[in-house]
Amino acid sequence: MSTDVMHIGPGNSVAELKESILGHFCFDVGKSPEYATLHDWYMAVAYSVRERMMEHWVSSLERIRDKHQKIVGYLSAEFLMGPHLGNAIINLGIEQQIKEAAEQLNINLDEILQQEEEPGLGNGGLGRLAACYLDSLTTLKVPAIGYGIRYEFGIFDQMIRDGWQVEITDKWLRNGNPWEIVKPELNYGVKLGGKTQGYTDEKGGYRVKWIPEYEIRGVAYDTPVPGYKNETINLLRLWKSEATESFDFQAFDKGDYYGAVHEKVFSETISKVLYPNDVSEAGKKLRLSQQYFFVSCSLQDALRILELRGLSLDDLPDAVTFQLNDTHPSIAIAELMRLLVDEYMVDWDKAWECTRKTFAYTNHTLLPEALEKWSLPLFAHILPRHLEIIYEINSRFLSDIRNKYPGDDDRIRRMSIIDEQGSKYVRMAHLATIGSHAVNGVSALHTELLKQDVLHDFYELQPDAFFNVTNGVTPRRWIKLYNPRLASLISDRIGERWITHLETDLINLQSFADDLSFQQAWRDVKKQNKTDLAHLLKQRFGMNINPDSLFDIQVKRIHEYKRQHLNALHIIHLYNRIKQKRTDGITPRTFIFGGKAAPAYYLAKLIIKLINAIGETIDNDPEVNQFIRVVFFPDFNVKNGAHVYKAADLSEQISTAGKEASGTGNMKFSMNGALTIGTYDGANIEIMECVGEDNFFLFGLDAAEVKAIKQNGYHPYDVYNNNNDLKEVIDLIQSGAFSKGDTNIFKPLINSLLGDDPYLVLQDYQAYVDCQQRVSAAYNNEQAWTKMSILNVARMGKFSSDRSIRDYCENIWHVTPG
Ligand code: OAK
Repeated sequence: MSTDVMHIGPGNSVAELKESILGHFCFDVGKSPEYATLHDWYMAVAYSVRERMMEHWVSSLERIRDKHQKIVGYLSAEFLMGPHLGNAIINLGIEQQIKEAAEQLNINLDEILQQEEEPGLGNGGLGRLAACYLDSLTTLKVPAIGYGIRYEFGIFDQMIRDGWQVEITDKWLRNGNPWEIVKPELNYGVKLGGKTQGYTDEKGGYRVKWIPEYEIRGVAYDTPVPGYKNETINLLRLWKSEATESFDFQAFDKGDYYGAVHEKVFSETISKVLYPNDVSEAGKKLRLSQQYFFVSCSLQDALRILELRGLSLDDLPDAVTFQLNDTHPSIAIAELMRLLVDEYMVDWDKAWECTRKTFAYTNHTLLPEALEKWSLPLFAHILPRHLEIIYEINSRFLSDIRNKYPGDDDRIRRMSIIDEQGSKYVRMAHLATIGSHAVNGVSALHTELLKQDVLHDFYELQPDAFFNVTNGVTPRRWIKLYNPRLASLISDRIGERWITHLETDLINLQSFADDLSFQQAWRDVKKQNKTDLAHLLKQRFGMNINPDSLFDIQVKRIHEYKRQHLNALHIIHLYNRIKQKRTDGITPRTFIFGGKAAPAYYLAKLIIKLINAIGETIDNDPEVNQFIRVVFFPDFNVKNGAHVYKAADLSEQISTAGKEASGTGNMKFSMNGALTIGTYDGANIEIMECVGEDNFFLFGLDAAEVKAIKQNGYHPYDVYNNNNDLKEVIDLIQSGAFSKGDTNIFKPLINSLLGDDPYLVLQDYQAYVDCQQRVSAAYNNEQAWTKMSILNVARMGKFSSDRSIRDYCENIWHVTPG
């Protein structure tokens, strides 16, 4: 049967693609091309491309059934996939044919691609990393399933009104989603609430059963994830919540129509909306329910697949490995224990061994406010049985600790899963660590800090369980798809193998770094990319920017630790110099910002307002805007990122040292030829080690210095008072110069900086301004700058997500790529 299926695949010639697109037009869109909208064409092209993935899907599913293959289950509350169509086209290797087919059909492929609404099922770094990893897993032929939530509303769309962020609901499904395939038969019940009850089983053993308050249902929606030209497809399996019964018939019989649908409404709420917080946590009931919902469906699904493969529970750790993308899915540890102990009647020790071997945990942040903890009463209310299981895990774990460190009560308090200082909480990072066989950080520095600081006691207990896996990004999307000019220039010189062998092949570009004609071609690419971005900003927002100026770009979530306001202070410093006619050494620059602020994060929103206020003031001042411009690119997301990274000359990676776990934007910029101005933080350090110190603009305190300054008492007001230049900058904001005389509006931000400045913006200010001066000087030497840019790209091979996935395979999952 399966061989037959493999032969029915559609062909990829221009004629076949054309016919297929027209066929889908007729049979799926259901219109005559005469009345077609661009979106109709998009749907027809998407269906044609999806069809070409389906034949590989079926054969790839066979691999998932192969009992000798270990499957990676990547559990993540977020998958920020970006638009599918362009990516699928390049991964299937049919760009040329599709382009020609589109031309012959008189449609413009770029316009068609623009029609796709991006599935914004993530906030930022962590969600996008999951998407890059699925691309690499599939390209490396590792059988994998990404498990998550099919949010009906993803991350909000951002608009800027009067300089302020306004959030608009992301109705990404409103025009349909041609990429997903619903599997109604794959659905699982998920219990919530209620109580537990002890009972005696037939053998006289004590057992517990959970009597839930209600049950909802999760239905699988599958999206194919294509590997790069390797006829392999993996699955992104997202769960949508539904009611077990659409109506409560008893209530309906009594004429209570609204009461009857109430349960349905509640059940559907679970997968309704993505929490729009980046690193900070809300601690809401719905959020915990979401986490448990998708984890429970995913584990039940994995156990079904195990059975399908003819394997037993004993085989679980060899058949599947679950990677926890931060702690959001970490309730899976207690859930697997519950399934094994309560439902499959496995004894505790055996179940625990199996669980620990099956899970591994990646930590993505050290920020204390982002370390998830759930209040005990809330937890008990939603997951009463899991709380009991966690107590049991904790008591056994702590008794081992007591044996190992007799009398060390403080250590017990520190390591317990339950935080008992004041109100009680369940610490999810502790559960994830104790329940996993491997724990990893996402850059060398971050892993070191995890070991020294946040998880120090656990590291001391089990040093061999700690690993570093430095993040990476996929060169397919981030270079080949989104920077086609650069991709073909690179391929012209070193061939195409770099697309799948970035680590070994990209370095071959190095030998062209001094080649003047190559340098010219390199500059031409950058200039065209900058011109494209300038046109787009003009066309969409009426902004005026000059492609001959240095494009200095900071795009990422808005957060105090990422320090967009430090960037803003530097801009005001330049503004002051221009106004004072001290323009010597000022290189014309365009400062481009982009990023969303969590809706409830007031200071982040105020930073957006400040950036826009500076931009507007400069726009209206010809004396200044002949030198500098500031623009805020609204609604930064994967789709808009396509235009941004490739156009950058300078990448801003200026977080307070020790706060950015890794960063991945830093990699995307550098791979696309931007130089970095950055702190000694996250993966910046490794990027600098690879590209060379001479090709990187490093400034500011390192993590140890940050810690020391904070310990010794940091006084930002003194820094301000002792630096005239900084004082002028801050005073200018305070004077209302950027807010039409309003001296109140930016007070909360100024007060924070002068009061406690938690992220040491003022402390790093002078080093940053000085470093920016070095950037300007370097940019004026065109040849030297181009050489640095080429070397940056050539030496970025390490930061392919293929390398990261190989690291996971080798050190953590013990899987051999196919
Ligand atoms: C989000 C919510 C909770 C915890 C962490 C995050 C998150 O997005 N962290 C980010 O993960 C990225 C991928 O590892 C890193 O590159 C970023 O530095 C980190 O902030």
